[in-house]
Amino acid sequence: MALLTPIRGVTTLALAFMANLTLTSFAFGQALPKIGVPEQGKMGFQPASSTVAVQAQALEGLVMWIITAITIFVCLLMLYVIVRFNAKRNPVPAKFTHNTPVEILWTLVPVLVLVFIGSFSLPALFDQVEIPPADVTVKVTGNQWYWSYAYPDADVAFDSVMLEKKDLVAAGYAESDYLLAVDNAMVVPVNKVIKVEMTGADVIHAWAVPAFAVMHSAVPGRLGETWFKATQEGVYFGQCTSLCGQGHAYMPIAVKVVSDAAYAAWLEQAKGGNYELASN
Ligand SMILES: [Cu+2]
Repeated sequence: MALLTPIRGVTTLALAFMANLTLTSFAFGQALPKIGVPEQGKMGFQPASSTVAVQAQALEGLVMWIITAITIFVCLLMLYVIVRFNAKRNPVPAKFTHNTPVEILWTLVPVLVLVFIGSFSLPALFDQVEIPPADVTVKVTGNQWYWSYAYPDADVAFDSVMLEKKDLVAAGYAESDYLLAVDNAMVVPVNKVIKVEMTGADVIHAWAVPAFAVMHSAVPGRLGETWFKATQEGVYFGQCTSLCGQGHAYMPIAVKVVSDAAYAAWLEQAKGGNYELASN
């Protein structure tokens, strides 16, 4: 758990200053679009914003069609039986117990349906758990009750604490972002493989960002691994999804996906102890 590291010397300070300049000119003071954010009364998923999320949501769409078709088919079948074979219309019931063609059919058809679903779901599943060579590695640690992020290749580490209502607007968020926005967001480059290493400092937490279709337990004493490749620049919110105590609802996750240039500039600036992204 690394708390805010003080700025280390004049060189770093100069670098941070230069990085700030680059960022400001790059972003033109514009805020990143908020993409991965829950909306009041909305149904369905947040926009699929990682390669895995695109696959997962496509799979959900496919399975929903199959579920709907099977449900309608079974309902119609039951309706037919109720109408055609009730005691009034069919006073003398049939006595047979087996029908081989029907038994073969109702075994084979579900098998084919499952094989069909599996041919889409297994590749999606493998893509989720097989981590491609990483462009950026971020170590995420769950604490009671905040997250810590470390970029081991860049010697950058900071805590990410939920913003109080009064601090939201000053930090570039809306009031409705309360319980989602944090002081220092995780910052990653767009269209790059981000490997996320995960552990817990005290109890079990879970790091989840719905728009990336990523959810992974942060277990003390264990190092978990997951990954995502965000496909769109923007702000994405998530929450701890493993009941971890009194402050469980108050340790949200914010990920800012930025361009390569903005990421490089932010990283330089973060090395100097300033973790705020100038564009938001
Ligand atoms: Cu929790």
